[in-house]
Order: sequence, then structure tokens, then C-alpha cells
Amino acid sequence: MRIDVVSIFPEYLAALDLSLIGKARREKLLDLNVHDLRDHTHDRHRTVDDTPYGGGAGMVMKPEPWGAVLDRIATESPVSPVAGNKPILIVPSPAGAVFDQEMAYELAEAEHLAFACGRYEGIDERVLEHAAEAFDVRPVSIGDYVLNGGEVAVLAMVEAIGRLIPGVIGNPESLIEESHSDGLLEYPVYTKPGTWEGREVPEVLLSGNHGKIARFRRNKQLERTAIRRPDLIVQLDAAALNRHDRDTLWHNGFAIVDGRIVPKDQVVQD
Ligand code: JAH
Repeated sequence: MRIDVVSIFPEYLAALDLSLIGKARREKLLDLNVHDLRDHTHDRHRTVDDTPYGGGAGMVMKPEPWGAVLDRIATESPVSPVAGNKPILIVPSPAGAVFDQEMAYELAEAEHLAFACGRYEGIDERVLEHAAEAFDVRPVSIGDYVLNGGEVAVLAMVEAIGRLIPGVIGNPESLIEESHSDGLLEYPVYTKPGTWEGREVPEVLLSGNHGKIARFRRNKQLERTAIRRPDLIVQLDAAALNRHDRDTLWHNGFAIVDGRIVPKDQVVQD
């Protein structure tokens, strides 16, 4: 996979030389190129911003340097522009569609991704219109909060996508297990020593009874999801829940009404 990242702070992306993603680059599984937007300016001060038309606070990223760098990246793309097949341009933005594991799986299939890191109040909108001629442009948010720019969002997305590229994770069993997580949060994990600071590992995990261990872990997944992420519980397929699952959800505040999972406090008596 080829990835291009454009930023006025290319040093932010130095973290992508480390760990699993750095190893993938050294092993040529990932061709990652970081571009300094200021290298595509022509004035003495390497200016990338200007005041907003229509007024308002802050500054807007000017279009010319973006046009130059994105045209260069599109020209170098390994993706043939025939048959509507375009590289994907991801634009981190609090106004984008929310990035999730499903989007990571989709993007991990792409041959060429580019990321445009905005700063200030954002990038002149005409850049995105122009880029759509050569790229499949996707404004993407990593959550409902405001950063000072797109760089940290790109670090998160490149890590989530990069680890899904075949060969990047040594033991692909962990990826398979992850993909079967059934829309629930993970169960808690423990390792040696068996007693630490007066705290014991749950006895069932030492029992060797694999049926009991599987049930214990499933209950922990259901309990912590019900408490921490009730929004995920109501999205579960009720038909995929067995008698034990339903009992655990009942004890954590959920009922099943007409085949749908509902918070108990929303069930009305007639
Ligand atoms: C802020 C350009 N969803 C997280 C996120 C992504 C990007 C930005 N903020 C939050 C951002 C300022 C300028 C992008």
C-alpha cells in the first residue's frame, strides 16, 4: 500500500517510523511518504494561510500550495485513473464521517491513500472540489472533539489501517479474534503472578474448564458493554443471544421486547 501525508508539521509524523508501522515500512509492505506543504509555496515567507473571505475568526489554508502537492501525488499514484478508479484522499475534519473499525477494514483494501492535514480554521473548500477530479475525497472525523489540526487524527488512522495490511501483524490470529468480537467490548485479561497487591486472578481462569471460562468471558463482555456502551447493546441482534446472554443483559438493565433489546427503564407496563 502507498500512503502520502501532507502537513505543515511533517515532524509530527515521525512516530510512524516506530513500532509495527515502522517495521512494515522497512519491510516494504507500506510505502509511506510525508510531504511538507511549505515546500510547495513560492514566497519568501512560505505562506500557507490567509484571512477568510466573509470575515470571521482565524485564518484559512490558501489553495495554491495544496493544489500543487495534491496534483503531484495524483500524478505519482499507482492507481490507474481509468474506470473511475481513484486514490482515496482522507481529510481529517471535525465535520467528517466518523472513522470506525469498519472504515479501517475498507481503507486497508486500498492501493493508495493520501491524507491532507489542515490547520487553522481549515482548507479553502475549492481544494476539495479540485481534488475530487483525481481522488475519492473523504472528510473523516476520529471523534466529536476539536484538535488543532489533522496530524494526530492521521497518526490514529494510519495505525488502525496499517495493522490490517497482510503481513504487518506477525500473528494474524489476533486479527481474526478481533474481527469476531460480535459488537461487544473485550473481556478483561490477566497474567502472572496469580496474586498481586492482594488481588487474585478470577479462580475460573485457573480451573481448566474451557466451557466455564468462555461463559465467564462472555458475561464480562456483556456486563462492561451494558455499563460503558449501552448504545452498542441496543444495536445487537437479539436472535444471536442465548439464554445465558439474555439473563446477563437482564441483570445489567436490558430487556428483550418483541425481539428487540431495550433498556429496562424504557419498558412501559400496560
Ligand atoms: C482541527 C483542521 N475528529 C478529530 C479532528 C480532526 C481534525 C481536526 N479536528 C479534530 C482539525 C483544525 C483544523 C482539522
